[in-house]
Amino acid sequence: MEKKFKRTLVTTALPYANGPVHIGHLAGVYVPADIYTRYLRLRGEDVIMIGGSDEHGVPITIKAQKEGVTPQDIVDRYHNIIKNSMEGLGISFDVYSRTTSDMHHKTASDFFRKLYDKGEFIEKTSVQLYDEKADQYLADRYVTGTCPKCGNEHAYGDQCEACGTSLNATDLINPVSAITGNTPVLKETKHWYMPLDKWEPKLREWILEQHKEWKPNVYGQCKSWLDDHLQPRAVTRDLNWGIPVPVEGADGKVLYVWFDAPIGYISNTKELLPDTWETYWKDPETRIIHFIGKDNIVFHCLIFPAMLMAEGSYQLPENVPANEFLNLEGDKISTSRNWAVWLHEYLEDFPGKQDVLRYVLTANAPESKDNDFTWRDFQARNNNELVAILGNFVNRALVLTHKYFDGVIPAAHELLDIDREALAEFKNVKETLGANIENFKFREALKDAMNLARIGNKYLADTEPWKLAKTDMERVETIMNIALQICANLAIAFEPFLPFSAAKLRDMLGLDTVDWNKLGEIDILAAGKAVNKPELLFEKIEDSVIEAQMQRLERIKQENIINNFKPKAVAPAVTIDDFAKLDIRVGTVLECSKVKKSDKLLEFKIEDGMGGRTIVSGIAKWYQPEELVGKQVCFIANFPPRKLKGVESQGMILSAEDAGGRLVVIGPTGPVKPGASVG
Ligand code: B3M
Ligand code: ZN
Repeated sequence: MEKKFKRTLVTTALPYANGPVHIGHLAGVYVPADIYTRYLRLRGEDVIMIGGSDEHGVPITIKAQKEGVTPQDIVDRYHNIIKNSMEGLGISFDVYSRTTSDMHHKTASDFFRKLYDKGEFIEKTSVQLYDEKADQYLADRYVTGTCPKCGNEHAYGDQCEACGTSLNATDLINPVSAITGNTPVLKETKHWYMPLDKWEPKLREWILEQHKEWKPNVYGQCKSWLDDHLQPRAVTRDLNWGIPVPVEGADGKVLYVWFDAPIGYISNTKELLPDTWETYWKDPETRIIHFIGKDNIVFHCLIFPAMLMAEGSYQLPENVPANEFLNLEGDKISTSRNWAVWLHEYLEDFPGKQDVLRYVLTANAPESKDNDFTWRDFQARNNNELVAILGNFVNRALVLTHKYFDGVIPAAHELLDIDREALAEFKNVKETLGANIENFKFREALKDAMNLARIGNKYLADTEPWKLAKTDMERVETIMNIALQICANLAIAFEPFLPFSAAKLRDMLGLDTVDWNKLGEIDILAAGKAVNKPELLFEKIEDSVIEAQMQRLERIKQENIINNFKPKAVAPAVTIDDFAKLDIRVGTVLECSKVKKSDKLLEFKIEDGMGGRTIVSGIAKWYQPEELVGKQVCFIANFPPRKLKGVESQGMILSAEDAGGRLVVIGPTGPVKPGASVG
């Protein structure tokens, strides 16, 4: 960090209150922001962390409409779930508020009005998509259609999630209303626009020249936007949920959610610090850092800064360390498809294991590319790293201290080379770990912390105090003093990452507080003081626990397949004569068994009223053989016989193909004589 700052303002993307928070949000935004903030606090710096729910916007009104409740009901429900679960994970917001608050409505409204009065907006009448049946303009997510850039058929009116292009609803090919499914018409409406083109040269200079140090993914996205040139962008919408446009003649119009949401950072700072909030936003000695996900880059790096420039009295962010996406078991996380690990459910399923999730999400953070969360990796990192390395070292150090010294910290005597070598290995940890956090390299920083525990384990394994205890107690005193000092180092180093375990560890070591400046030192614990009884920091996670989570995901996958079933297109026309060529009959299943050496085929003996026949059918995955005995089925009687796995099949049993390829055998709805014709 070259520039010296007096204070830091950390903001975290405001999650939409249309669903709970999941691991993707956590890994992308809240866990890294919390590590960063806790680190600065530990260093004694002046830092505040701002959060809150984003309660406006179309995703919320759509959800309300679907459930037949009001948007306010939706945001009340999810705001509380989000707020409580984040608190449960130890995300240490100084304030977590919401954009439906009076403070925010006033702040955002005043901000708009100031820009309006300064003449910073363009007023434009344009044609917008309008759903005549719903009597409503279709902004943003109210319309879906084909992306003009990549051809994705499920693009939204504001953005294509497949290629990341930001869109206007009128750009979509074959637009469809999300409310009624109708094809919308074009209708005139007036809106206010931010002339982003006017700010382009300033944004260009500010980012491309002055912030070359930004993460490559962020810098690259900004550059590509700027190189494509910025267009004026509407900052109002025809919608009845949001902050009314504070201008005469704007009835039925509200501020665009992406206009008001970032102002939420300001409103929430005001709520936290009614008297001093301005220092955090307007003093050049404040460092403003926005933690966000990659889909929010354009709003935080271009649009919001343009708004701030237009307003004139605010500081621009110093950095915007956006993360890429976290996938779940190889698939994109999706709130609407319920493909997620929800934080509030995790906290219920894994009580006391907040730090395990924090650890895994940091170790796997999608810092420079998309990454995958798997339950097997979660288990492995817990069992092989947290339990086997960190927990194990701390436990050994404390158990041995109790065993040899009744829990009293022994004094160190003369150091040997082996001690000095171990100490030299972590002498620089404060600088390395600190620099990694300051450069938003949280995965590396976590490795630095974990490395301390590895050094500790190796030190005990190399010095073998349990052997020396018989012969050289003075040496054991030195070794255990050093081991305990490493434990104290761990309590400091892990505080930003694993605050619950760091607190437990401090407690065990009898430390009330820790001081970042002591990291790397070996005089943190005073000899002669007592440590407390060791408690396990982490426990092994069994296979059964992980399998239960994987089964849950498997169930969701099946549900999604069923919910997303779409009938195939109808085949080309046939004549009645074509159909008459097929001889379809009803038969009764007399026997049914599995065909040897095949897991697909069942062999049927059918009473067909004509002397009986054998039919082989590929439905073994969907039926137990005995299930179909006695049932009547339809079959094609005039297929030439053919051999399947050595059995001659004389026809074909008809089945319907359900979602996901499941086959269900077709038969008459009431009993009929075997051999009856179907037509
Ligand atoms: N609510 C979008 C999102 O959750 C949006 C962020 C607002 S930050 C000011 O991805
Ligand atoms: Zn696209």
